[in-house]
Formats: sequence, structure tokens, C-alpha cells
Amino acid sequence: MRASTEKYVRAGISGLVAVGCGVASGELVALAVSPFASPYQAVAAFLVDHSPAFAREFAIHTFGTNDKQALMFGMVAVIVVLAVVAGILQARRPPLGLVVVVLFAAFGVLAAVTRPTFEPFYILPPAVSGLVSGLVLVLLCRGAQPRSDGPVESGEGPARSSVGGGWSRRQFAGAIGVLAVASAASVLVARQVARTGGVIAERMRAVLPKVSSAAAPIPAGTDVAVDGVTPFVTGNGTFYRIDTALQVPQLSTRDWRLRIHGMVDREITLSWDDLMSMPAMERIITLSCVSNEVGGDLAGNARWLGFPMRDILDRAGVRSGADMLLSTSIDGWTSGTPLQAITDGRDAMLAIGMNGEPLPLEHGYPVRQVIPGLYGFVSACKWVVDWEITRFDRAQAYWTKRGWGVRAPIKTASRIDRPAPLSRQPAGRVVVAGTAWAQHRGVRGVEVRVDDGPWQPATLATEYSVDTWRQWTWDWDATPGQHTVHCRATDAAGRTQPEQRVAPIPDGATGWHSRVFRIEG
Ligand SMILES: Nc1nc2c(c(=O)[nH]1)N[C@H]1C(S)=C(S)[C@@H](COP(=O)(O)O)O[C@H]1N2
Ligand SMILES: [Mo]
Repeated sequence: MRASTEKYVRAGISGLVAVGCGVASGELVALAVSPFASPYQAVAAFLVDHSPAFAREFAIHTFGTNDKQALMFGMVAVIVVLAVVAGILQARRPPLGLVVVVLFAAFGVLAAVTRPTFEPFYILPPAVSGLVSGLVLVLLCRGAQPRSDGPVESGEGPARSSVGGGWSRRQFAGAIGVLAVASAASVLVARQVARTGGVIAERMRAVLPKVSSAAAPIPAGTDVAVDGVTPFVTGNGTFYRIDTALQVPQLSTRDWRLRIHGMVDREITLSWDDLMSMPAMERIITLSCVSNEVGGDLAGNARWLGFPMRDILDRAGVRSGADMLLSTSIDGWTSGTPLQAITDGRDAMLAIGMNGEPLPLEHGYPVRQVIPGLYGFVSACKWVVDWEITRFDRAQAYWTKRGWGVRAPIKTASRIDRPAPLSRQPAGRVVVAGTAWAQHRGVRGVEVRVDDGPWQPATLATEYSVDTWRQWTWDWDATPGQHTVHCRATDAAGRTQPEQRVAPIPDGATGWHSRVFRIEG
């Protein structure tokens, strides 16, 4: 290798290892401090909170529910580049590399300080991270300074090479290997230890309370049981997940509290035991996300177990003039729900169970809201710990501050689930089928159209309730050629989905879903 190239490679590696050790030590300190103190997570959360609405839309559109992984991966790439740059700068123009590292750590501190869950000791992990990165960088790059006692370039053997550095190749490689392995191993071990003792284990042991008000049984014919149609009840493993939590909150039932304050007759704080002493109800309710595109899959239907939100509000006593429930999650996210949607008799629930299990961590363990008829961002607060009774003209929730709607009733939607897009089908009878939803109004009809032909009524599956989606099927006598099939639904109020395509922001997409099929002659 040419001496100058090797110098750069060494400097780059020094930067990588220095920043790697720094990131690892920051994460280690965070594990001891609080799960919210992780500098990596804090920076990621900072980026999410400060990205404009169109960026969120782009991320969900491009990466779907993998948007978090995409962000995490992008951050790793940026950190790697910065680390290499810092190493080279430190070797060529000290202390510029150190300056990069310090700025980087300062950004970590800024992210920590601006977290909604901020506590002073959150500054510790990014500070330690910066300190360790800086120390290791200076140490490795000092070793890489040209020696004063010999020629910089000479024809030495590989093991004793001192090209461009005061350390032999072997010493340099050894130091780097030890540092890298030690930091990676310590993080992995600490993670494992934190995991086995914590909330994941608690959830596995948890037992759901007896149900006083059961969900209606699912009548035959609710699930059309045709291949390729989304099942009526969505399993916990396949239920869509949308939230801003890069790190799933781990909140123990022991630590859970719901503080209810604001425009109330008396402030109260509920504990887990208080909740457990209330009669439990179970309901099947379809949840959907405002970010869902036409034909998208950000909707799911589950059997929720929980407690009526209205009864809990009554305990605190809502003062007149209040019209909004501002719910806050343990990670600071907020939703603003019209109080009317909680008190008008619909099944607004404080849920603790999902399909017969305690809530999965990523769906809000231990307690979340489920309110029929409203998009998740104005109603379905997960990991909920605080209720402020207030007014829409006084408070704004997380997404509303970022350009999304204020009140967001769910728009009627319908989707073709089968056959698969662009699939080839033999001519003759083709079963087209899908699902439609218009929560809390109900689906009255679904129509299907082939190419520019007339709209034809599809056969609706049995309706479970106005709060759940409804499957439909349509028998098509398909003729050879390429055909586009559209569908549209009409809600129980008689309103048919409009043709006009509107993007999800600010209050939900509109437009007819379509699929193209090739029918063989
Ligand atoms: N704490 C918290 N709760 C949240 C969110 C969030 O970002 N943080 N996202 C909401 C949105 S936009 C939707 S659509 C639903 C999705 O619930 P799910 O992930 O259980 O499907 O959760 C809602 N509750
Ligand atoms: Mo959402």
C-alpha cells in the first residue's frame, strides 16, 4: 500500500473506532440511567420531531412501516462518514477532528435536552460519549503522527511498519481490535441483562382480568374466507404499527399512572390496581391511520379489552366549556380528541388487552386508547399516562402542530385485496374481493367497475358492527385482455367515496382504489 494511502486509511479507521467507542459508552451509560437517555435514540427522535410533515409522508410512503429502520440505517451511514472525516482531519489538521467530535456530542446533548421526557441526567450519556470519542481519537491519532526519529517512508516488513505513524501496524491493529470488540461486547451484554429482567418479562407473566361486558360473537359470514382477502380479525403480529417512538417505551404496570387534570372538578391519578378494580369490557374495533394511501394497509381490526373512558372521565368530573381530551404518552407524544367522541355512547376504551393478550409493547403496553371512528393520530394514544381536559382553542396535539388536521373523523375507504395486482387469470369466473371501512357510520354498499363499464354492486359480508370493517366479494365473468378494476364504498349515511385523489395530509386520502389484471384467452 502506498504510504499516503495507508495514512488516510489509518486515520479513517482511528476516527471510526473512536466514534464507535464513544457511541458504545454513551449507550452503556444510558442503559444504566434510563431507556430514554440513549443518545442515539434521542438524536433520532429529535430528527423525527423536527422533520416537516411532507418528510413524514415521504418516509411512510417510501418505507411504509419500515420508516424507522430506514432512519436508523441512514443515521448509521451519516455517523460512519462523520467518523472517518473526523479521523482524517485529526491526523492532518489537529485538532479539527476533535472539533467535529465535540460538535457531534453537542448535538447529542441538544437532542437530549429537548426530549419531552427530559431529566437533567440525560445529559450524561452524550457527554460521556463525546469524552470517550475525543480521548480515543486523540490517542489513536497521536500514535499515527509521523515519528521524529526516522524516515517516514522506508522499506520495512509488514509487522513492524511504522509508515506514517508512531505505532507499528501490529500495535495499531491490536489496539483497534481490543477497543472495537470490548465496546461491542459490553453493549450486547448490557442490553441482554436489561431485557430479561424488565417489562418484556412482566408482560409475559401478565394475566388479563375477567370480562364483564363481552364482545358480540362474530356471526358466520363475517369472514368470507376467500383466499387472499384480509382476515376479519388481524393478528397482533401483523397489525400495522405507526408511531414516533423509535424505541418502544418499556413501562411497567407498577410505574404506570394516569393523571387526570385540567378542566375537572377533582384531579385524580389512577394506578394499575385502580384500573383493575373496574369492570372490563371487550370490543372488536377497526383502527386506521390518516397516513394510509388509497389501497394501503395501515388499518387493522382487533379484539380490545379495556375500560370505558367515559366512566373514568366521570370520576374526575368534566367542567362545562371543555371540549378536548389532550392525552400524553410516556414518551411525550400527544393526541387531541373531541370529548364528545368519548361521551356520546360509542365504545371509547382505555385498552390493556389485544386479541386475548396483554397489549404488545409496540401497541402501547400497558395502557392505550382505542376510540371508534377517529384516525389514530387524534385518538389512539399508546403508553398513555396523562389526560388533560381542555379546549381545542387552547391546546394543540403533536401532529396538529405539524400541519395535520385538528378533528379527523375517518373517511370511507375500500380496497381490492384479491386477485394480486397485475396477476394473470384465466377467462371466466374470477372472484374479486376486498374490504371496506367507515368506522362508526358503517358500510352500506361497495361497487365494482371494470374499465369504463357500469358500476356493479358487490356482495357484502355480514356486518359485525359499524365500528368494524366489512369484507366484500364480486363475481366477475372476465373476458380476455388487460382490465382495470375499480372499487368504491358508500357509508351508511349514503355518501359514496369521491373519485378525486387527495393526499393523506392533512386529514386523510380520498380516491378510488384500482388494480390491473391480465385475463388470458
Ligand atoms: N404514544 C403514541 N401513540 C400513538 C402514536 C404515536 O406516535 N405515539 N401514533 C398514533 C397513530 S398515528 C396511529 S395510526 C395509531 C396506530 O396504532 P397501532 O400502532 O397500534 O396500530 O397509534 C396512535 N398512537
Ligand atoms: Mo396514524
